[in-house]
Amino acid sequence: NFKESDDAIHYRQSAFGLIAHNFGDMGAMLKGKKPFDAEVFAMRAQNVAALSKLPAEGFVAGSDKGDTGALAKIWSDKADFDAKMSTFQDNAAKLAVAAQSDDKNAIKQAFMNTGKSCKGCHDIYKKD
Ligand code: ASC
Repeated sequence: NFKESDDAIHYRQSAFGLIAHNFGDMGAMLKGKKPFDAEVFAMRAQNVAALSKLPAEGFVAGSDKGDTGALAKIWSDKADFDAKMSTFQDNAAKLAVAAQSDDKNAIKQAFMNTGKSCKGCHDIYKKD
C-alpha cells in the first residue's frame, strides 16, 4: 500500500526505469552494439523477469493523474491492462529461461516476444 498516489507513481516509474535499463542492455548485445556476454545477458534477463512483477502494484486507483505517461484507459480497461501485464511477465520469464541456453535463435525470439509485450502495452496505454 502507498500513502500517496505520488508514491505509487514513483514506485511504478522506478520499476519501469530499471526494466528499461536491463532490457536495453540486452538489446544492445543482440543488435551487436556491444559484445554478447552470455553471463551478463542471463543476469539481465533474470532481473527483467523479477522486475516485471513490480510495476502492476503501482497502478492503484486514483493514481491516474498528474503528468505521467499513463493514460486513463489503464483504469477504464483495467482487466485488459492486467492481462497484458501478465503476458509481459510470462514472456520475461521465458526470456530468462532461454538466456540459460546457448540457443541464440531462441534467445532472440524470446527477446523479441518480450519487446512486443512492452510495445503492445505502450501503444495502447502510454502517452506518445
Ligand atoms: C526498450 C524500451 C521499450 C521497449 C520497446 C520494445 O528497450 O525502453 O519501451 O524496449 O521499445 O519494442
